Amino acid sequence: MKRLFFILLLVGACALPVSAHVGSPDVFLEGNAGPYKLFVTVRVPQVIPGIAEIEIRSESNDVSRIRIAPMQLTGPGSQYAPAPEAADRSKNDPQFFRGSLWLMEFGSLQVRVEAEGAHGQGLLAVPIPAVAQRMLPMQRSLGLLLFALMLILALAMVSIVAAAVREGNVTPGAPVPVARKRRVGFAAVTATFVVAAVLALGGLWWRADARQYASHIYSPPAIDAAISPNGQLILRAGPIRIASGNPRRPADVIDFTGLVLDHEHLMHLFLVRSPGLDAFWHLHPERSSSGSFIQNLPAIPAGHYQIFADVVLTSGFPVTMIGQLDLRSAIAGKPLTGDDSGIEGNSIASETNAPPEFSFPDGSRMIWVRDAQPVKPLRAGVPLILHFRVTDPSGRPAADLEPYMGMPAHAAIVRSDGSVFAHVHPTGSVPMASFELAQASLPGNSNAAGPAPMNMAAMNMPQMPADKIAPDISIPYGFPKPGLYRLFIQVKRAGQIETAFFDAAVK
Ligand SMILES: [Cu+2]
Repeated sequence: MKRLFFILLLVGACALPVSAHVGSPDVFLEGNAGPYKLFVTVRVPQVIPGIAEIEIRSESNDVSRIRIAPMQLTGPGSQYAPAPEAADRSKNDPQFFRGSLWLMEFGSLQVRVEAEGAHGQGLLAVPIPAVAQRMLPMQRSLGLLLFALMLILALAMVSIVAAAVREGNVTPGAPVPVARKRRVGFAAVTATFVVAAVLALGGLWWRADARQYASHIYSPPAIDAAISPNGQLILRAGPIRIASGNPRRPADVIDFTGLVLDHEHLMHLFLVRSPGLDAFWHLHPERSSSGSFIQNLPAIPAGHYQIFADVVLTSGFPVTMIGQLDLRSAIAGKPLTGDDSGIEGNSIASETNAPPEFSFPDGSRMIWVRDAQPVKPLRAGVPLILHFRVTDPSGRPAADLEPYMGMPAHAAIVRSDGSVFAHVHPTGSVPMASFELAQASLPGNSNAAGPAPMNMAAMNMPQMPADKIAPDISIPYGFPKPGLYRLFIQVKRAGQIETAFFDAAVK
């Protein structure tokens, strides 16, 4: 009976983890495992405990073996790797590997990728935020089957007790004494009560566990926005609840004090006017002594804005908070400073026959390069690399790109209804702060507290900022569901931040 309940519990307590972006749970990362450049996609599991599907494409054909292991991103659990499992190499495509891993716990995890090949061995750590997003209902057929099994077991238990009392110490072959019949009836009734009580207790246990699991379900935390009389944006958030490493422990509660710098800022704030997605701002509020975040607003037109606020917790867990801002009138604002940037443009197109080209005011352009000709439609759920090229006004590759907050480019990908928001980079969907923490946990790298030095080799990037940035930008991503998306791509050129945008219909 206990085992039955355990099975019932496992089935009932299923949940769906989600990553820190909004509505875009899969993890995409392009990075170097030693000498090998890998494109890693992690499809987070449907359940926790559950199976993560991992797809790895090696850029070169000299990788002979890939092994993968799940572990914690930070803390003692990040130091003791479990025995890794081999990823299967595709027979048709020797550069493609696929594997699966059990994720047994919530929280800030990593998938450690170990590549072996002609140039020795290399390691890459891929951060995975594992949280429950919802509970899956039990399938009706499974519920009926389990109920029938429960009935059979319950009846069997009663009949075993009755049989034991009736025939327990009767000599084989001899008839059952008539006087026992009453005792048999009594025993059967008692056994029925005991079995019913066990079932009732099991039901209580079941519901208590379901409630506890429900308390771990993660949805993007809300952030409150208000405009102060002097035109500043004030952002406040309640504590952020993140399920802890062990599903049976209470959730961790984190406030704005437990954050780490990501791209030199504690918060990356995105304001996107909806429904047209026709005004976009990428700002960096400062944390005030009162625990809120404050931002001087630039000149912003009136309208309804969706707020997406990215922060990274000290565990390396990335969080996107969501909120709304209604501006009844335009804000005169202050000129943009520092890394703040934005753009106003036309509304997102309902038909995307727009040319994959964006013209900047000086005549230079950003081109979305689609490899296949004719261009293949974009499909949901397919990992891809988005390529963009920046040209100068004469059409030549631009030579004036600089790192923008340590990156060749920053991209915000927004679905037309705001249900998907992803802040991605040429390294993928993982925030740089989480990525650095993950690489610092690798053997041989320092895992001292505090931000790790940027591992440019693992980031698959030339040394920055001394070097110029190549005008060809590639960003790994996979659209999570069909729909209309706007891609805001930001680069820095000769000290100036430029924002281009492209619309994409995803099938
Ligand atoms: Cu960014």
